[in-house]
Amino acid sequence: MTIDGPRLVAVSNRLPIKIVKDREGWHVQPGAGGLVTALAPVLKNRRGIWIGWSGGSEEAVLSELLAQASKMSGYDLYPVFLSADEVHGYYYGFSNEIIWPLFHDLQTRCNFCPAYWYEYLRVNRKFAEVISRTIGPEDFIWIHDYHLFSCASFLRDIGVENKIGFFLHIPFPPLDIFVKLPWRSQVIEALLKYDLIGFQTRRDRRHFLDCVHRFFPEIRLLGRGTIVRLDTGDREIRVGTFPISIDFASFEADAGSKQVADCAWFLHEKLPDRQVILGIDRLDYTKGIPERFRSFRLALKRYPELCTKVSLVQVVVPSREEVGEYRRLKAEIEQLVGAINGEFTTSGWIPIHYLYKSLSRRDLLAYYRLAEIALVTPLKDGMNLVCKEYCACNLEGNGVLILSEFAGAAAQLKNGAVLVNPYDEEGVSEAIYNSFCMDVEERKRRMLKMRNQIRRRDIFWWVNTFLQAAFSRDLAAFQEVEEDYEGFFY
Ligand code: GDG
Repeated sequence: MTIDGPRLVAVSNRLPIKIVKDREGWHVQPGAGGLVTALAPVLKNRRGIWIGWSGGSEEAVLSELLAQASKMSGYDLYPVFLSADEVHGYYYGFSNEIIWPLFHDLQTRCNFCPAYWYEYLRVNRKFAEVISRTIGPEDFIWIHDYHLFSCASFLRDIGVENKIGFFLHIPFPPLDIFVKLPWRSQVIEALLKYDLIGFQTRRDRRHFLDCVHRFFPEIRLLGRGTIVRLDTGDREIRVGTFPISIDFASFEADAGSKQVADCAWFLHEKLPDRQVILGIDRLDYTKGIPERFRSFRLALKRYPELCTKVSLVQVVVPSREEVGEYRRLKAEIEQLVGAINGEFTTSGWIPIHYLYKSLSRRDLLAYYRLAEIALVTPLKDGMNLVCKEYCACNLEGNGVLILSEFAGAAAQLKNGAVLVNPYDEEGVSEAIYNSFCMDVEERKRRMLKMRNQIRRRDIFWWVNTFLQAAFSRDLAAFQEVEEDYEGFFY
């Protein structure tokens, strides 16, 4: 891509940087993660812009730091400043206490407080104002995730006519669950102000289209395949599925480095003669960590030959610790680790190794490399990148992926993973035992399929496909029903 075309304006809740303070003062570090890696080259080539909440730093400190960060990253960063009240209502409230649980099918965890909705709208308007002050008439605006449903609606009110795309990183719930949202038709109406709406899987898109039909039955659905169109009478909206992915080549290359290999060897040495089962998750009730521990406990009970022959290494990355619910989840996890270890530990063997921290990239990759089995059992997940990263780092090709059928990734990895229902303790415990016993040929056959799939559909493919879907005049290339999106109940 050249800089002659329209600029790309990425918008997300947070800017892709970390602001840290040490004894010498404030510093800015580039953000990590797949989205930054994927968007950074496009943003650089197109003199792009990233707009997002600065994360609570003081305005005066921030402008200097952002100038530095923009220079470092090769594209411009524009902050949206939010007050403590705005963060409370828009982020902790509406986004995290309503949309997050509801869209993961956990409606009983929702706190449908009306004040949250009004604060959410105010902050979305604030984002729209910053965007409208920053963009040029040709720029393509790409808004990310559930914090910003209403942004396009406010941009249209201000008179912005640019093409605007939206990508939802989390699942979209079935109609029966979505209708519990007191502001259900307003959210659908707001989404219909975008030109392109992207979902992770066909399942999510189908749920969204059901909701459109329920609230706006006059809107016609046109086409088939990866991109369909909604005809509102005066405009067309494209709606597509774009399973997000990882930078496969960089994970594969880094996993093969000497530092990672040495670290993996050192860590496995401490767990001799046994298969390592790995769980890596942010602290979140959607990730199914207590359910996983209960299944593991049942596996140890039902299949005593697993004792001393497997160790579950569970990394929990601290997240949203300010929220009471998350603190309670942490306590529940720690209580279960204590109970299971208390029940099964024997001299020289501990069943669960529990790490409550964020790992360095080297250590993360080393754990991916050394684990014989990955246990990825979210109750529901938009995609889940951990399982894709595990496969990319499994250079020997003999690891087994046990994957929740409710993770978006299951639609793409169903032919290689051992799929489980995370609510089914008996089923998961059996899957653990079967994976432990699986012979090398079958392991390799399954892993090869998954690695090929992730390599082919990597994060760069994801960005390009989304941008093509936004700009192509002719959607013929998207009409094909791709096999790797289909099947199962997606
Ligand atoms: C949302 C959706 C969707 C984890 N532990 C460490 C660490 N990580 C990194 C992983 C991975 C990322 O965090 C987690 O990504 P997930 O996709 O698994 O989950 P969410 O954070 O919930 O992400 C999800 C995603 O958006 C993208 O669209 O897939 O469904 O919920 O990249 O590597 N990184 C380091 N140390 C750790 O200890 N360095």
